[in-house]
Amino acid sequence: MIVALAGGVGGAKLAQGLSLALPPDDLTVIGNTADDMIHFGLRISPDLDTVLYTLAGMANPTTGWGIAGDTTRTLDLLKRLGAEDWFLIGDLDFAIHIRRSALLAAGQSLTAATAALTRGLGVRAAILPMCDEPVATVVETPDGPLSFQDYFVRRRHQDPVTAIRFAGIEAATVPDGVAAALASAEVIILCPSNPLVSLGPILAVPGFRDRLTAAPGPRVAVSPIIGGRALKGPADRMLAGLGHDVSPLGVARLYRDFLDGLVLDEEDAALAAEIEALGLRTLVTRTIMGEADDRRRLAVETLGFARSLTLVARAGR
Ligand code: FO1
Repeated sequence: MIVALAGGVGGAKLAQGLSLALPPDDLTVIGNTADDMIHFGLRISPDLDTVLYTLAGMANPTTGWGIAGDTTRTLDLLKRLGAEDWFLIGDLDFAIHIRRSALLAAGQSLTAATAALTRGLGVRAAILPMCDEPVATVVETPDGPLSFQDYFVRRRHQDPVTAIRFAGIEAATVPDGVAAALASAEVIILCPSNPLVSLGPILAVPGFRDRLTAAPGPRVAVSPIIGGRALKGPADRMLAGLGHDVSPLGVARLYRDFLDGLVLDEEDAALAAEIEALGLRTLVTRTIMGEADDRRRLAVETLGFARSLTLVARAGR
């Protein structure tokens, strides 16, 4: 089993690359649920949906989230009825939120509901929520605490972030399916998502890091930071604001207690030696992903790199 940890748009692209490079049943994607919210009375799981739509080949290619070609007639009428319209939900996108909310209301877990949606869209890879309990990222700012979507979408992630916390994380547990996937993981890939608010919540589920470290396969991360910047979203400003190095070296330091290898972009090749001084192996390649064939290429290179670490580890014993 190949296990990928993914957040939103950037992570989902590599997850799709992996789904194109592997037999479909060999891939399990563990997704972030701390961006989730209740909106219009519906349960919305943005990062799970971004992975699902991207693997289904139906994600909006411009934004990376939502469904390609979707329309907003429902949202337009909701606005006329006095509802908020700052969070853009398309007509087709509503179907996913309605179906997920109905399954949860019928007593299904988020894991079961996500499996039903994944099956419904014909995606063969498993998409597993990081936990079934509610967890919500709270972003502390000079204007006070903000829920994640308020910070990210409504206020366009312009607020300086002074702290991040995951409300409810103490009560979260590692679902059986996630534990089983990690226990049988030949390779674990941390996709290029925001290390603080996309992969951070997954790693913060009590017991997750222990299982990640105990997993058989090597653990490899693909840096979401290239040339001091995030390709999309506020990861660079967040890392800087919280005192981390905005570079693959800074990412390596965040994951160093369990990481075996780091994939970094050619633009940051000069940092490879410092990263290896942390005890990690490195692969320097082009990590900017264009369309599907580029995503597949990076996935193939990352898998090859990870498997080479397995051989090194065995040789070292
Ligand atoms: N991101 C935005 O910047 N603006 C939106 O209006 C928006 C709507 C939206 C609807 C459904 C969905 O699954 C994701 C959506 N996103 C939107 C993206 C989302 O806020 C982020 O992808 C994650 O929360 C962070 O990765």
